[in-house]
Amino acid sequence: MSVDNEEAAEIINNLRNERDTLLEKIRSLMIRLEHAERRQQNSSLMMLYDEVTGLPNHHKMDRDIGSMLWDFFKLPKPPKISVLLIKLDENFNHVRQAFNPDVFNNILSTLAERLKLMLDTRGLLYHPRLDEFAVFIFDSISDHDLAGLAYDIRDNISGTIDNQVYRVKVGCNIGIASFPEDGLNKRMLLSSADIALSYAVGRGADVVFFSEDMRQKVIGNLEMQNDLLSAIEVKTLFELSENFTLYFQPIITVDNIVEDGINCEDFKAEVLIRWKDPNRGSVLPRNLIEVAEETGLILPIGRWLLKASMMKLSEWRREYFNLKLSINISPRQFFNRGFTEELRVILNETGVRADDIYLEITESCLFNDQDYASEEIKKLSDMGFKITLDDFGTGYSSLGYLNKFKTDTVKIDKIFIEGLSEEGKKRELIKSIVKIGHELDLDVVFEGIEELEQLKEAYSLGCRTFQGYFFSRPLPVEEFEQFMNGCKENYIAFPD
Ligand code: G
Ligand code: G
Ligand code: MN
Repeated sequence: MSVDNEEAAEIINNLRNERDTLLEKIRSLMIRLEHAERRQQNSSLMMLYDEVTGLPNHHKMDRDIGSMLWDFFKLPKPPKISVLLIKLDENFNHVRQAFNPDVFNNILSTLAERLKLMLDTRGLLYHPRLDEFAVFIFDSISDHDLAGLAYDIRDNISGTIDNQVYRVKVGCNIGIASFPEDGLNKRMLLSSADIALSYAVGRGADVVFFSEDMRQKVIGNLEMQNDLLSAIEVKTLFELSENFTLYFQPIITVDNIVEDGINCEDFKAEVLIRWKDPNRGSVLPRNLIEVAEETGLILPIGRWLLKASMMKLSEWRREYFNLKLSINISPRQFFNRGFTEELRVILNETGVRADDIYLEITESCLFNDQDYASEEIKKLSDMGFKITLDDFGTGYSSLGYLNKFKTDTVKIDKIFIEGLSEEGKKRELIKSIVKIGHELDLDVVFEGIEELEQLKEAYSLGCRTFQGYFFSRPLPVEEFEQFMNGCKENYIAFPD
């Protein structure tokens, strides 16, 4: 095939054009690649720093600290390195929820700036989570100085933030752990600091140092959770009785105190649960309830407890016709939507009258959702149940609660009775509590009466209803029956 010159020129020209287009494409691809690469570099750089505060974030902290500790660990005598985990309090969340992002970021930056300024070169500052900062201290300072530093940090953070438009105050809790003592690597060290921080938050403490028993408690709670799960899984209510028992502690309303004993007006008993664990023996309810509450197991346990208590009361009805029961209700039970219905069914099944049952609810329980709580209390009262506000004086203790929640009884925590005879102030407090009780038409129960002296003193201040070791410890069924049988004619003789 012959090709003339003109045709050849055209083909070459086309090829050139194609080549140029291709080159152009390659060039633009290269540029795009380069851009992408730079973008990626930028973003991986950004991924190491918090956008708002500019502080290194948890990725950076992971990298830095992991390798650093590894290097130190290899030294014959590793230096002490301490970490302070700082968690901003609930008010910081409120600020985030209430203000627009600009204002919120501004507040966050202010807090970060304060930390940068005060720490300067004393430690490495990170911002691992939105509401958390971490400070690493490398110069082996004593725990005493660490505590000093932690309190300085707290003071700096919690200073009022004043921006003309708004004024806010954000608090914090701080957990402290040190390498190598509390953790030999990054993971253990940070987990120790985190455990200390949880303790601080849980107990409302500003600064907490890690100790090994805290980790044991966490592990212990998980183990208990495991055992508890097997104790109640797919168990019928009847089978639950094999694992749990009821104890009863008398609550006595005193008519008058005579030379050798007390004439009583009224008898109630607080129901207290005990867990017969094959490995642990009898487990203290405080631990049991804590784990059961965290896992939700409190719901079946609570249901069993209500039913078992009321069955017992209906058995006792003939013998002790004016006995009433006071039953602790945990927050999760109380806020469970089926709670009132559950109670209705149990009343029907056991034939117990609702007004023989006091439901004990703690103030901290009501705090979570006050409107729901207030309606629920009204519903329960309408059904006939009596409501007791438990542990009054240990939490928020707002008199507003007594007004807002229509309770029948308030139980005053034992801290008011402890040291009563020595402290004049406590006497005045108790007198006012009694007076408020009268005015609000509330029965007031005083907890923690351990000695006759306390009873007499409290009685002289106007208290009439008591619970405490002086009358009796919590008792298993047969012993409680003996106690009640010993109170015939409503008279309790003083112990010799
Ligand atoms: O039984 P003890 O005396 O150790 O009780 C400790 C605490 O455990 C009590 O203050 C009470 O709040 C809680 N508790 C005991 N029994 C029960 C129960 O049956 N249900 C709930 N929710 N709490 C209980
Ligand atoms: O907090 P709650 O009201 O549920 O109180 C019950 C708890 O108080 C139980 O742990 C019970 O054993 C405990 N308790 C009862 N009476 C006394 C007492 O006189 N002294 C002390 N220290 N604790 C008591
Ligand atoms: Mn109680």
